[in-house]
Amino acid sequence: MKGPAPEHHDGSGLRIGIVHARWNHEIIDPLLEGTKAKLLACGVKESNIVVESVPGSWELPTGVQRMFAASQIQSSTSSSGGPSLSAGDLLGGSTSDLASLTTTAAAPTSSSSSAPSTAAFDALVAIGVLIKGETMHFEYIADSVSHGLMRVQLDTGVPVVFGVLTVLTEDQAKSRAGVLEGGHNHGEDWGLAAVEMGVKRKLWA
Ligand code: DLZ
Repeated sequence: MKGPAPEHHDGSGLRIGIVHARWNHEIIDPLLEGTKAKLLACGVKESNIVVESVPGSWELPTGVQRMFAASQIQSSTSSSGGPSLSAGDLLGGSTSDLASLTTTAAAPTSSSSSAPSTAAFDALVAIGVLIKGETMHFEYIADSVSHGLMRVQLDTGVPVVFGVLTVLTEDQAKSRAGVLEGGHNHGEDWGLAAVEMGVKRKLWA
């Protein structure tokens, strides 16, 4: 059997960010659903799953980095009683002019089970589907995106799950999104990886 030996982790105390590309959206959609389904199955509260999108896989490292930055600001402003920012504020805004970003209603700071967490993200998932074409485009993007995502996770210390399919054909992508018979939805594995790494990051802190 392929994949890691299973471990079970409780995701109920975690906040998870997902950034997905919109290229190949008919394959992205089931991958996103698979990821979210496993997060929920592991106990992550729906209110603690934040989803944002970027145009293509090339934009994933920036999207993930900015989502992380948004959660840092939100975490520090809400603990100091200030306004909170959503990840979308930052994905749609400018890092050089944070003060001018639209503020959202301050999220509750209570740790009760129904309240959304205002903590920084415990793990992030980057989802994209790169399908090889006839030029070198695929190689450049796949290489840069994987290095970019690794850099974000090492620079921030927040696990970034590599949810990027790099495939030769559309059917290979569909199979890995679980939409072809006999396939398996890799998004489920990414959800499990996010919970495991989020839990272990807290343990290793
Ligand atoms: C341009 C492009 C191409 C040809 N193929 C893909 C792909 O298979 N998967 C994907 O996620 N994105 C693709 N893109 C878009 C680039 O990732 C990027 O969004 C654009 O080059 C704009 O920077």
